[in-house]
Amino acid sequence: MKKLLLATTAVVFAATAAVPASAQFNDRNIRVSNGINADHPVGNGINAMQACLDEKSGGKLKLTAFWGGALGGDLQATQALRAGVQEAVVTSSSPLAGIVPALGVFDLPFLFASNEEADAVMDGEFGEFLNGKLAEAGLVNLAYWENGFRNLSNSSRPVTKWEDLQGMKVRVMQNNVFLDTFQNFGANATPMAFGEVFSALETKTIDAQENPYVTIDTSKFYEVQEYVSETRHAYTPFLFLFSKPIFDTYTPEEQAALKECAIVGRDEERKVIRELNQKSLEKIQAEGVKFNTLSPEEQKRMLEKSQVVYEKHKDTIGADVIERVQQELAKIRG
Ligand code: TF8
Repeated sequence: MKKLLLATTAVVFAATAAVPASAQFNDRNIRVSNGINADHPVGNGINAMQACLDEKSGGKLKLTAFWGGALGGDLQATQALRAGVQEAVVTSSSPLAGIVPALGVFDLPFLFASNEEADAVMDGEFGEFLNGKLAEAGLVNLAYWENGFRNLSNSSRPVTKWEDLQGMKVRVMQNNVFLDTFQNFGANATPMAFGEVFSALETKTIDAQENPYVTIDTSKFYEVQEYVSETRHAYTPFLFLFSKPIFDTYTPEEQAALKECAIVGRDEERKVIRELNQKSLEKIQAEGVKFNTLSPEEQKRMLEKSQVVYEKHKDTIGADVIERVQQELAKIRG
């Protein structure tokens, strides 16, 4: 009897040992690069994501963040992901429109009116639709995080109407929709990687740049800018991208944990960035930057003026893609 019991225990043990935890979760060092600095809310998001991964993987899946473009800018890092030489990046969608043209839809001026609209579009069917296109380009989008509504800062004058942009040297992201939007307002728009912006502003190679307040704060642009105008001319998301060639070698459990935990991180990052937005604006002003808003009439004028940009980029982005997002927005707006 005793012998039999021992034999049964041995069999049961062998059966459980056949699927040890290590087969589901391996030790993985996941490098995540960022153009922004560690005190940006993406840092809070990554910490929350790590806590979630620790729990699910028993400490096997480890994120190592690199800040301030230490592993290269958005575009460079994304190409490293496609080549399978870097695991992950938190990047703006805009510099990737050359890789996945449909992403250019988010760059269309004044497309979104609120965070809620952006969340509903990104987290819903439309976001999934774009994820399909990213996968074809070798990129797994784990989740849409927030970069946010973009506002203009400059060292020349307050901008209260688009005519104030005439002749202003404005840095834009490496993205043709942004380039044309600002050129159409009469600005001298210059595409530039994010990592070069601070020194270009400092040396006055450029007069202006546009980013959410939190970035103007955490990347210290307020030190080299005099004016900030609340233009909210575009909402750009962050994509939490993973290298598809690397992702495909991970176990289903590892893949599922990464997807689920990227959403935990997203929720934390969005919460923190939305709390910080107003505080960042207050800090920028306390540092001496002069602030002004734009009237709703002026925003409407700018949108009307920008219709040529919508027309010009329709074929590149895809008329079906633009129609699809506009239908989504119409649904959300009721
Ligand atoms: C830009 C973007 C960037 C981010 C990040 C820092 O202006 O908004 O702030 O993509 O890489 O280039």
